[in-house]
Amino acid sequence: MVLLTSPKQTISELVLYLLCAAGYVRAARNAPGQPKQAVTVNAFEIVGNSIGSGQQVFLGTEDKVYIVDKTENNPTQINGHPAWAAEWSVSSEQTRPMDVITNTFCAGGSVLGNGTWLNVGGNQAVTYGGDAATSQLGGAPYDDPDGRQSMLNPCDGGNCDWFLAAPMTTRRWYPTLETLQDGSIIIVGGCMNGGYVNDASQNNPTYEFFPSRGQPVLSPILQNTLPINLYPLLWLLPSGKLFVQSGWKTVLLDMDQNMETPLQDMPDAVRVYPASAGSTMLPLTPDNNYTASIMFCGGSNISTAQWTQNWDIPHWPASSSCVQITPDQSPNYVELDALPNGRTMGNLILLPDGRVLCLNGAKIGTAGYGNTTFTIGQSYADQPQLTPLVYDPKAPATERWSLDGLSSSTIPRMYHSTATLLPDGSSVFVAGSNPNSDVNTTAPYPTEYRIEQFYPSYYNQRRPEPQGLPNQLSYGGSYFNVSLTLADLFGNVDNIQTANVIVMRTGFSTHTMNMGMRSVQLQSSFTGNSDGSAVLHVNQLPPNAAIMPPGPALLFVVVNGIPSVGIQVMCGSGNIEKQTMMPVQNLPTSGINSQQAAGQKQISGTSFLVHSARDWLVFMMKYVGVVSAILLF
Ligand SMILES: *[C@@H]1O[C@H](CO)[C@@H](O)[C@H](O)[C@H]1NC(C)=O
Ligand SMILES: *[C@@H]1O[C@H](CO)[C@@H](O)[C@H](O)[C@H]1NC(C)=O
Ligand SMILES: *[C@@H]1O[C@H](CO)[C@@H](O)[C@H](O)[C@H]1NC(C)=O
Ligand SMILES: *[C@@H]1O[C@H](CO)[C@@H](O)[C@H](O)[C@H]1NC(C)=O
Ligand SMILES: *[C@@H]1O[C@H](CO)[C@@H](O)[C@H](O)[C@H]1NC(C)=O
Ligand SMILES: *[C@@H]1O[C@H](CO)[C@@H](O)[C@H](O)[C@H]1NC(C)=O
Ligand SMILES: [Cu+2]
Repeated sequence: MVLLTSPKQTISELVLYLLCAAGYVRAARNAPGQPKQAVTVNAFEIVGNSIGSGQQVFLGTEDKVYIVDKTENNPTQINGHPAWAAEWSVSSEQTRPMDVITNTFCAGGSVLGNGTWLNVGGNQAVTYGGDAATSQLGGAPYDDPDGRQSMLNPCDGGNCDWFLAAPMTTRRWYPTLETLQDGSIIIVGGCMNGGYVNDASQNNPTYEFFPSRGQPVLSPILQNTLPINLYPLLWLLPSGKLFVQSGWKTVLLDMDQNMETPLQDMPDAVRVYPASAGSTMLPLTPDNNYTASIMFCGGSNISTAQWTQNWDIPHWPASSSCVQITPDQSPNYVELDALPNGRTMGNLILLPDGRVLCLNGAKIGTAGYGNTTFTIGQSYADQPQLTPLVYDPKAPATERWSLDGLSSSTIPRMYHSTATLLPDGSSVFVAGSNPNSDVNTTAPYPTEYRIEQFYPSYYNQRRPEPQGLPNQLSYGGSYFNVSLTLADLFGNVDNIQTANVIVMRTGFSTHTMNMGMRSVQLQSSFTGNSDGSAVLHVNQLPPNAAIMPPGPALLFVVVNGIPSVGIQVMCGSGNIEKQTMMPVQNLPTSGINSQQAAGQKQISGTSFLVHSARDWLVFMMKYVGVVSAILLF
């Protein structure tokens, strides 16, 4: 309960409380509007400057994308040193420099259940060229003290900045993060000092939690997959187990028992960094009973021994293999339609319409950079993949990948490039590429600052403007109604039958991963009205926080495959705590009220009257509430 400060406040709060309890003051929000129009769809557009190269990016609010770079000699200065972080506005396309304080080079990130973002496990303090600085406490030239741990509360006022979090137990360069059922974060793996691949002298084969639950816990899979165990691929599964993929191995980790159960070895190719396949959990839906399948595409079939040998890795063809596993049901991988050609560092981005966009990457080589005779400049990859692809999991096998009508980018996006979905109309933000040890604008693959937006096929369509969307979702509990007009249904009430409501975490994008990205379709039924409008009856999140962990997410209403503009909602309580699970309500039976039946018309006429009488009452009660609140103050 709120802290009460005066009797007046007590009474006005009581009035408001009664109104809320009676359901008359609802936390529903304005309908989302339309995206900016008249773009060229299925194509990229350059939309700004990232200030720091976009090595790590994430969407923090409906309007703000956060960019995090490593410590390097970017031209824009902040607090007396180059800016290694920035905030980009979706609406204004302007960028604001930020101060990330420590060296975030190859860090990991995720969002806590209370909406604060965590960035951990970067590099030590460095000087020019990424070489170790003499002092780890800051100082010239970069003043980037070793700390490797920052937090950010995203904001829309242009006035937030990074601040330091409590340190981890141990150093972790290239760790992976995943948000858990209580809104805390698990931090897995990494190495002490960095490098192209890991080695026994600096391995950190453990995991720990934020907020801390004490000493790190040993992980056999991370011990057994050297040297390719950096940035292990992780997903919290609906069973509550953590799926962990590292090297050629896969396990299910029971985080309560500290026990790993092996699943099948990864077929065809290494998927983790630096082979860097694209990977994503596919949408969790009522149709698949919220069962998780995880898909991997591309990577490299370099053998374990070859990673540490001095040979021409940058010209080794990338893999085109795509596989999928449904780990809560089967320990085995199954082959999916292969990519049309090999790709390393191709991001897989979930779209709200259920498709998966693949973009960025290269045809040959791997992630990473160095100074060998084989590198292209310093890049370990060449032949950039400029063409995006779309995967439709619902299409028949052999026809799932499509290049149809998709235009290429003009900007190579290889090592240290990123991508994230935006709410604006479900375009995709693309940034980065910097296979260089420090800023180099003349290298064959330079330090890239240009931001692009990719506009999927639906971008120019009129968007549904659903009314009655919530600000917060609980796990189980009362359903809510979302109204759609005939125009929102593209002139045909029958389109309500396939409309659905999608909740998405866009995740933290770095190194071809979007840590925490997932998509959950809410259970819904519908009532079509005789005037052609309709109502979706939408259940809250399934009562299992391992399906959609607590924290901020985007909500989209998709009609006829066209997503509404996304709005940000808070999943769960907004606190880092065990979430309350409530029973799932039975939804009203779906149906469309026919326009033909004369009797029907009368019924809807009556219900209209009843409806307006109730609305009038609601209005009066609100009015009384507001007036009494004013009088009391
Ligand atoms: C979220 O929780 C973290 C860890 O306890 C805390 O440092 C941070 O300030 C919290 N954020 C908000 C917005 O309360
Ligand atoms: C590559 O060479 C540059 C310039 O000599 C040096 O600063 C940098 O540390 C080297 N980078 C790597 C990854 O070896
Ligand atoms: C759906 O999943 C739940 C929870 O895992 C399980 O209890 C139920 O039997 C499943 N239903 C079907 C139809 O598979
Ligand atoms: C790697 O993949 C290529 C095809 O891209 C294949 O020819 C080769 O045999 C594979 N090598 C290994 C070691 O699996
Ligand atoms: C940039 O890269 C090119 C090509 O590798 C190299 O010759 C040049 O010295 C680099 N410039 C800087 C400033 O490191
Ligand atoms: C949702 O709509 C149904 C009928 O269309 C109505 O019976 C129900 O009371 C509404 N529920 C809420 C929470 O508004
Ligand atoms: Cu990196």
